[in-house]
Amino acid sequence: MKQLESPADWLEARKLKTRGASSERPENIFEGKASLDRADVQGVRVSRLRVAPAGAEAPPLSYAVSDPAEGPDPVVDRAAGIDWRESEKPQLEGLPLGLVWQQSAESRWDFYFKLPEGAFCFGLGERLSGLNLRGRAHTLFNHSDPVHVPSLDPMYKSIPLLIVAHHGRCQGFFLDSPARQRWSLDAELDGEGSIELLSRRGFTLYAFEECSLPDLLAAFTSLTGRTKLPPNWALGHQQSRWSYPDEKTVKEVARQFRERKIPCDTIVLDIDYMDEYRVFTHDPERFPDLGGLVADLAGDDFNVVAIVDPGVKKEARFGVYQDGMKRDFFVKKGDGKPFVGKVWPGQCVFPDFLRHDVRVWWAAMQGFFTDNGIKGVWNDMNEPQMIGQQDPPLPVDAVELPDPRHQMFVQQAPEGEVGHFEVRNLYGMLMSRAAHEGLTAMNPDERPFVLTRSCYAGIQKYAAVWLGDNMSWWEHLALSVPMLVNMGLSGVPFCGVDIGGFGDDCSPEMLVRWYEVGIFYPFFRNHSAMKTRLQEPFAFGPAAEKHCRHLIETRYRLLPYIRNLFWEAYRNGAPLMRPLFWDYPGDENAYEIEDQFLFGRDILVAPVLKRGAGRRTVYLPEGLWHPFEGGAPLPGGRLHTVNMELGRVPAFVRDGSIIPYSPVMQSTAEYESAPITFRCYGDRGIGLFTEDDGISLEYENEGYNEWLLTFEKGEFRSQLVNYGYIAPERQYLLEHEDGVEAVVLEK
Ligand code: MIG
Repeated sequence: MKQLESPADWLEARKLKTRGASSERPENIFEGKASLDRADVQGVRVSRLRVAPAGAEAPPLSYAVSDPAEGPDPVVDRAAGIDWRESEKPQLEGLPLGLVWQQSAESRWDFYFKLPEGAFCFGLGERLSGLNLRGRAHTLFNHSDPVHVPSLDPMYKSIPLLIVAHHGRCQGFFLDSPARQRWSLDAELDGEGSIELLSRRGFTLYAFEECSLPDLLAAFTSLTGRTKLPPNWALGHQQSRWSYPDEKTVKEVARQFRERKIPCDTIVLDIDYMDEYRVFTHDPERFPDLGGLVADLAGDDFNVVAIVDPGVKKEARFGVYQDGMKRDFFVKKGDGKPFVGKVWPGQCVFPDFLRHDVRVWWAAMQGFFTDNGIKGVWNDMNEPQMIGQQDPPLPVDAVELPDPRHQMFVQQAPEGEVGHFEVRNLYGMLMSRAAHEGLTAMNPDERPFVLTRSCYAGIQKYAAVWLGDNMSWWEHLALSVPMLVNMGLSGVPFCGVDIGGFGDDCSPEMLVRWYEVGIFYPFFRNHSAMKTRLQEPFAFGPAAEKHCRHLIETRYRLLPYIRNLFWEAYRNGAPLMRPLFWDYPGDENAYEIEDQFLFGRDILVAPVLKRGAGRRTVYLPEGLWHPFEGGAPLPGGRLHTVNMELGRVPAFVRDGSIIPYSPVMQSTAEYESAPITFRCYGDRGIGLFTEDDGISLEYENEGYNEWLLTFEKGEFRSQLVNYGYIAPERQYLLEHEDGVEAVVLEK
């Protein structure tokens, strides 16, 4: 049989031009300063390349590699705490994957590296893509497009961390620059990788040398920060809609949840609670008593999350506008006049979140929410997106930047004035940082919850993310898995997509299938757009409602396990949703699987992602796996065809694990004193259990309890790892193959 041609031969034979061949590289005009040093970061060798263009003293300050605890601004260099050693090689060689770089124009830098045959590419934040990013180019320039079709390239979020996995080991690059980047990952099928960075300001690049995937994430999040523990309520079910139009509807939706016994912790208020979309206001007619509404809902154990956009209505009599103008806090055009763009309120001005004083001002404004008892803030439209503007504001095929004065607007970096495109990818993140710092300042004893659409590397310190306007399409249900796994591999564990899909009409079957996987999204929210079919779990009749109830109840039963996973993320940057090769790097089959994922170490999720399907093939890695809903364990290391009835939890539990479960709860308010059942899968097992108050920051000062649990030869042991929290009385039970018994945890 004739061998298939290699892609490179195929291109060659057709004389097709390829981009990035070395002979076509532009000339290197670099005359600035570059330095390379190396350090051991959490056991990973990291090279740090700092490059400043001619005329600049240093590369720009970072907003990703910083420690907010060490002072607000200018950003403290987190990497400074690491023992960086100047490299002996002045010629800056020896970077992973043969990376070389150059300056090709005043505002353009190019990087070239090799992608070995068979290597996989992951990370880069939010990509509308399958798991492996190889084989196309990816533009990192924060952008909102409500229709996520396959040709869409720039998305809402940009996280310039690329992980290259080869033969079970990983290497990676973090190009710390919030300017436009275009990563071409073997797009020409010639084994070449390249990055085009459009910036006049230089950059810092971190290169991670060969290590394991968990170690790489630990090192990356050691540089860019880690997720704090969310409040328990934010891990519960959140119900949203654009929009619940008035107080009465909100109360009625909440009442339905309780009456129908469908667990829920949060009702989300989209833009219509505002007074004609003015930020930090509420509509006097439809939401006359916002604080009263929130208090009412709190009486029924509901929290409220409210949306806020960055655009401030340009209106002489509007206080926020007046005050911001007086203080000169809004961005300006190159000619010094205020920049005005259209958003929901009409003509708007935009705070310059690069400035510390502006963030403090915006942080203080979160008092509007906390005064009304609102615990969570949802930041939308913060790419920033405007209506009727050239979109994206810099065409994707641009290869140089316009003059800073022609980059939509200028902003004030600590180092001086800068064109917006140079720092665009920071806008949403710094808005969320202000929200996070504001909530923390206002409620110092409570864990803040912020949700954002747009962000940059390091967002995990400030906010959870959702992936924006998906559709009620089966394709988008399927894409949610690889997209969220790549978010996790970009350092952002607290993520989710709109369950049921945002745009278009959901169907009963789709909603149930979506909840089957959605209960494993770290951020667990049902949301839908106006004019689409209502999408609450009870909106599709009794059969779908029954399934949704069972699935959402399962989410609540998993709360102690989910909390364990957030502890892991807090300690070492591990995502909750993990690709199979996270734990099975030696298993070649594990790399191409993007319709299954590991939820922590012990649960493998294999959702049904197709309409009308009643079964699917599932690949189980080595070991023995117990179907989540019961039944004989299945052997790993092979494919199985498994029946997947609608409404059943599509997961498998690793033999040898102990999973902590809470009982079914209507909200997380019941959690603290709820009995906990440790379920051992198989005749021996190991697991963790942690306790903390679920709301305060005491866990940062040892205010938590932790046990290592084992069960072997019929004997249960709990080894105390930390004891620092006096928990309310609760019962502990052990469940194993022979039954259930009460157990006592060591103190
Ligand atoms: O242009 O606030 O992605 O979740 O419901 C729409 C209204 C603006 C976009 C968000 C979506 C939200 C909607 N917003």
